Amino acid sequence: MFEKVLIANRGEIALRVIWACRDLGIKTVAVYSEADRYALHRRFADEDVCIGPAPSSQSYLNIPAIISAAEITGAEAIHPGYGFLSENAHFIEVAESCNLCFVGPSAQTVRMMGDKAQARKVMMEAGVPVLPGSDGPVSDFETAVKVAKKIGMPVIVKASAGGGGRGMRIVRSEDELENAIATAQSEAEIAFGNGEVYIEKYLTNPRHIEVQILGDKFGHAIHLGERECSIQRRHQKIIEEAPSPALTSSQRKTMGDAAVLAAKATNYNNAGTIEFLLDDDGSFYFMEMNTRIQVEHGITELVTGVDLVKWQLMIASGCELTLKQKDIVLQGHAIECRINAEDPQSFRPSPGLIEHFHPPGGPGVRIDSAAYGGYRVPPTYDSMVGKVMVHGGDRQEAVARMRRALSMTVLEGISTSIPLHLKILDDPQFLKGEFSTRFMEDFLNRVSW
Ligand code: MV4
Repeated sequence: MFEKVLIANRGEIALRVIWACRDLGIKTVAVYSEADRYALHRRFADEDVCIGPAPSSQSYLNIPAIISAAEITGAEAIHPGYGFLSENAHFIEVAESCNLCFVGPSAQTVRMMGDKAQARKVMMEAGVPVLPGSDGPVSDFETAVKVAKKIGMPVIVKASAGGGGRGMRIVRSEDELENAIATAQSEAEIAFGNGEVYIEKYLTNPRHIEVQILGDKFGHAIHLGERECSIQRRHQKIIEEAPSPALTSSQRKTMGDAAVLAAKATNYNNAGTIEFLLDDDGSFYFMEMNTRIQVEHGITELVTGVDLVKWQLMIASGCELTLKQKDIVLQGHAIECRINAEDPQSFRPSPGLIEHFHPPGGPGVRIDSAAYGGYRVPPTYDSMVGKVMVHGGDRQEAVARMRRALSMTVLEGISTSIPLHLKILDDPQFLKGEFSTRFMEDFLNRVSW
C-alpha cells in the first residue's frame, strides 16, 4: 500500500479521499489555491502545498505545479477526485513518467472513453447495447442524411470530444440536419479543439441510469448496482438514488452484466461508471463511460456497504479485487441531495460567508461536506457545498429521512438548494418514482413557492 498520497482536488471530495487514506493508514498531501487558504481539506491533510492563484487553470488544473507538489512532499500517488484533472489522459501520462501512480484507470482507457464516438464502437463490438446511429464520426452531410434516413427522426448530433451534455444538437426533421451538423462541428471545434461529431437515435423521454463498476489490474471486474440520475437541470444532477425505482431485479442483472462487459472491453482498472439511457419499453443503451469516482458514489456505498474510495486506492497500489459479484448484495434504498450555494428558485450562485452551520445526523444520515460555520464559499469553483445522503430500509423510509435531515440542517448566511429539494420531496411524481430526464422542466412549471 502507498505511504503517502497527494489529493489533486478540493472541497468535499478531497475530504472523502482523506477519510479513506486515514482508514488505510496512508499519509495525505493537500494542494490548495490562494482562494482555498481557509479550506477544510488543508486542515485534515498531513501536509499541504499552495499550487497557485484562484482560477483553476492556474491551480487545480496546473499540471507542473501539482507534479512538483508531489515530488517535493515525496507522495507516491495522486488521487484526482472528480472534475479538474480526473479524466485528463495527458496528466496521467505526465504523472506516470514522473514515477507517480495515478489513482484511476490507464491513460489509454481514459483517452479511449473520452472519445465518445470511439467508445460507442468499442461497446458495440463488445456486445453492449448502443443506440442505432453512425459507425464512428460523420464528417459529411451525405453520410449524415443516410444515417438519419436509416434510423429515423428524431436524431441527436453529439461531439466526439463532448460528454455530460456538452456539444449536443437535437434534430427533429431532415431539413434541420445540415445546419445541426455544421453548428455542432464548429461549436465542438471551439469548445474542445476537435470538431468531430456522431449521430444517434434521440430518445425523447428516457431515464438516465448508471452502473458503478470496479475493475482491477488482474482482469477482474464487478458491478455494484445502479443509480437513478434522471433528476437533473442543464445536465447538472440534483437528486440521485440507488437503486432505480424503474428497474426490476431481472433488468438490474441484465444492465449490471452489460456494465461488466463494458468494463472488461476496456481492460478497466479502478472505479468507473457506465451511463445508460433506459427507454419507455424497458430497453437500455450505452451512453458514455465516466472514468472517475463520481459525486454520487456515496449512495452506492450506502446500499452496498463497499468503501469505493478505499478500493480505488487498493486497486491502484496493485491489490487484487477480492470482492466477488456474489458479495455485492443491495440493501435498502439511498437518496442523495446535492446542496448548492445558489438561489433555490433562480439557480443563481450565492457564494459568501456561512454564518452558522449545523449538519443533520441521526439514523441513516451521511453528510459529505467541507463546509463549516465561518467558512466563506469562494465564487471561483462550482457551487456544491456538500451532499446530504440518507439510507433507509425502503424508498419511503429514505424519503422520510431525507425530509427530516434537510429540515434539520442549519446553513445560514448564503442561499442553498435545500428549499428546492424539500419541494421535490413533496412532488407526487417524484414520490411515485415515475419520472424521466424531463422531470425538472415539468416540475419547475408546476411547483408553487
Ligand atoms: C441522449 C438523450 C437521448 N437520446 N442521447 C445528456 C447528457 C449526456 N450524457 C447525453 N445526454 C443525453 N443523451 C440520445 N441518443 C438524452 C440525454 C439527456 C438529456 C438530453 C436533453 C436534456 C436533458 C437530458 C438529461 C439527461 C440525458
